[in-house]
Amino acid sequence: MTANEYIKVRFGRHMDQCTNEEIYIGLLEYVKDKAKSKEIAGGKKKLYYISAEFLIGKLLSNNLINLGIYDEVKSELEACGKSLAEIEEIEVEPSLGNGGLGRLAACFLDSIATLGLNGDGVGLAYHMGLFKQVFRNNLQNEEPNPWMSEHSWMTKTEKTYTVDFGGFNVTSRMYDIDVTGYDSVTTKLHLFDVDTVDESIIHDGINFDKSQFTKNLTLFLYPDDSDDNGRLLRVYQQYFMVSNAAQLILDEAVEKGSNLHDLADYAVIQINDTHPSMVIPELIRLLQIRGLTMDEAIEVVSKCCAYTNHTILAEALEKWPIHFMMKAVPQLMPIIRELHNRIHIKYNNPDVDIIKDGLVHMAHMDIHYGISINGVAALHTEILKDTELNQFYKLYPDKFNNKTNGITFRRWLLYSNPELSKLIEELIGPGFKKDATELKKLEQYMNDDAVVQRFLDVKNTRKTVLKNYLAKTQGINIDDNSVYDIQIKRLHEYKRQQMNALYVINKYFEIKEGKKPARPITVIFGAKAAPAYIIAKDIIHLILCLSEIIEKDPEVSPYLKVVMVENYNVTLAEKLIPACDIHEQISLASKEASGTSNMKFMLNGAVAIGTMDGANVEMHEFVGDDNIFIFGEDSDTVIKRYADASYCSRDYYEKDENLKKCVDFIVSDKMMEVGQKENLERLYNELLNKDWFMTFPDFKDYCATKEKAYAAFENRTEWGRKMIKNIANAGFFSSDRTIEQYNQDIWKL
Ligand code: 26W
Repeated sequence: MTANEYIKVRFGRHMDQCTNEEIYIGLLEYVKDKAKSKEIAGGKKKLYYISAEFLIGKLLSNNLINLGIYDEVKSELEACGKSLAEIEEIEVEPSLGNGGLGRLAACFLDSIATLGLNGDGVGLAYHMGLFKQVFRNNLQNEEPNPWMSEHSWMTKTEKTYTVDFGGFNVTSRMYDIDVTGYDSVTTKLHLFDVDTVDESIIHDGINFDKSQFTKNLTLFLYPDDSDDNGRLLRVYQQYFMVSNAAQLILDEAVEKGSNLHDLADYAVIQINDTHPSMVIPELIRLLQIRGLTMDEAIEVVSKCCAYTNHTILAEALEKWPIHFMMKAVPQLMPIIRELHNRIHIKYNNPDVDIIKDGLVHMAHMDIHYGISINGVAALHTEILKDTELNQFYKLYPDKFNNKTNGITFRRWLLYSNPELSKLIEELIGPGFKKDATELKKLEQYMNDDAVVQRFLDVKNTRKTVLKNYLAKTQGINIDDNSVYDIQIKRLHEYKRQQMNALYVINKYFEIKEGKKPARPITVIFGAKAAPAYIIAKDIIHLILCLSEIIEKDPEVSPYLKVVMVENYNVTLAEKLIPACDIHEQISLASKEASGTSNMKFMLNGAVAIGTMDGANVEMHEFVGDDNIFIFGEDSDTVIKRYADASYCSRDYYEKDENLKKCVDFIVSDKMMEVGQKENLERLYNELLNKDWFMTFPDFKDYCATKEKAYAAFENRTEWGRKMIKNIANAGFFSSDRTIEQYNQDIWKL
C-alpha cells in the first residue's frame, strides 16, 4: 500500500483533500505500520542501553529514509502539491535530552539497529522533557515543552511493573518507539512512565511541587537541582528508570531460558554516565528475591554491566547522600553497604571506597562492579587513566578502554544535507552510505577546481536555506554573503561561549575604529542554560545584549551580526550545521570529553576553530594543521595550572590592554542601556576574580587565530579544498564505527 492509499483508507479522502495535520497523522501511522512489519533484531544475548536522555529529534523523515521510502513518499506528496518540509513542521520534537550525551544515545540506537545488533534503549518518558527556552528582555525564560499527544511515535504496551520507593510504590507502564535501522532490522526504545503524573501541578513557567513524587516523577528531565527536593527527585527518577529496566532485563532473560546464574549470556547493560548506576544494586536485589545468594548475585551482575564516563567535571560525577537513598530507596542501601564493605576490606584505600563522608559515589560502584569503563575520546580516556580515575586504573588497567564518539550519517548527512549527499554520491558512488570510510575517496578531487566549486555551491545553497528558515521561524535576518561562524552546544563556562562573546566585543571595537572586515561576519549561538546555573544565564544575557547593541549601531551592523537562536534543539541543529562555514570548538583543553557537534560540522564541510580538546585532537590528526585552526594552551598546561592553583585572571586583565577593554565593556554604559546591571556586573566580577575556565590566557591566541581563519576564508578555492579534506576524513566519526567497537570489545553480541 502506498502512503496515498493508506491515507485514503484512513481519512476517506485523497491526500490532496487532507489538511497537513491529517497527512502528518496518516504518514505517522503508515510509517509505524511499516516499521512493525520489519524484522526485529534477535539473538540470545541482548544489549540494554540505559540512559536518562535520548535526544531522538523528529522521526518522520528519519524513519522514511531508514525504511527506504523517503523519495517515494516525497514524490507522492509533491504530486498533491504538498511538501514534506511543511508536513514535518507539524511534528513536535521530543526534548528528552540536554545535549551531547542524549544525542549520542540517539545516534547509537540508529547504528545498533542499522548494524542489525540485538540492543534496545531504556529510558524515561518525560512529559515535558527539557524546558522550552524563550527570550524576554534579553534574558532566558523557561517554559514547559509538552510533546506527547494522541498521535505520537510511542506505542503503549501491556507491560507494567511495580516500583517500590520508601513508603509508597507506583505502577509503571512501558511505551515503545520503534528504532528503524537503515536498510536493516528494527529495535526498540523503551520509555517508562507512570499514570499518576499530573501536568496540572506545573505553575509559573516550569515550577511545580517537587515533593509530590507520584505526580511529578516523569514530568521533567533534570528538574531544577538547586535545592534538596529537586536533587531528591532526581534519585526517585533514576531509581524508577533502573528498577523498570532491571525487571525487564530479568523477564526477557528468563523468557529466553536463562536460569539467572547465566544472566551474562543473555544481557549486557551499558550504563550511560552515572544516572543509571543504581541498576547494579537493583539487579542484585532482584536476583536475591529470585533465589540467588548475595555472593552469587554480585558475581552475576558484575559480569553484565559496563560504564561510560562522559565528563571529567567533578560536579557531574554523581554522589548521593546516604539520607537521600534511605528516604527514596531504603531497600538498596544494605546492598550498597555490602558492595562498599567488600571493596573497603579488599583494597583498604579510601580513595576507591564507594561510601565516603556520607555520600555514595556512583561511578566508583560502576567501576568496581562492572566489566568495562570507557571514555568517549582518546584524550578524555587518557585523562581518566592518568588523573581523574588513576587510582582505579591502577587496580583495573584492563577494564579501561576508549570508544571515541560518533554520529549517525543518516541524520547528519543524508537527511540534513541532501544536496551534499547527492554531490558525494555523484563523485564516489553510494557506498559511503553504508561504509563511511569510503568518503576518503573524495580527496582525489581536492585539486579539481571545478569540483571544489561545486562543494562551495552546495554550501552557499545551504546558507540560503538557513537564512530563509531563520527569517520564517524566528524573524531573524542574516546576510548569506557573510561568513557563518557558529557555536551551538549546552551553555557551560567550560565550553567558553563567553570567550566567543569577548571576541565579538573585540570585533565591535575594531569596526568602530575603522578596521572593517573583508566580508560581513555572522556569529551564531545556540544554547540553553540549566535553569539554576546563574552565570550561564548571565552569559546568554551578555550575548543577547551584544546582539541588540550591534544591530542598532549603523556603523557596525553592516559588518557584524550576532544571532542567538531561540530554543536551540535537534531540529535547529539540522539547519545550522549544513550552513556553517566556521565552527567553534573552544572548550578549555581537558574539559570537553569529546564533543559531537564538531563531528557533524566536519562532515558537512565546515572548518573548526578549536582547542586541543576532546575529539578535536583526533580530527586534527586526520586533517592536519592546514585544515583546522588550532589555538590555545594544551591540556597538560591546564591540568598543571589547576594542580598548582597558580591562575589569577586579574593578572592577565591588567597586563593586556585589549583584553581589559573588552572585559570592561560588559559593564559599560552602552551595555547598561540594554541589559540588567545585576547580571552584567555579576558576570564581570566572575571573569575578573575567578575565570575558572581560563578564558583570559587563551584570548589573544583565539583572536589571532580567528583573524587567520577569516582571511583564509577569502581564498575561496583554497577554502573549498579545506572543506573537502574535512568531509573526506569524517568517516571515522560515524557512530557505526563506534558501535562496532563497543560490540567487539564490550558487548560481544
Ligand atoms: C549532574 C547530572 C548531569 C551532568 C552532566 C547531567 C547531564 C550532564 C551532561 C548533559 C552530560 C553530557 O552531555 N556530556 C557530554 O557527553 C557527550 C557525549 O559523550 C560528549 O561529547 C560531551 O563532551 C560531554 O559534555
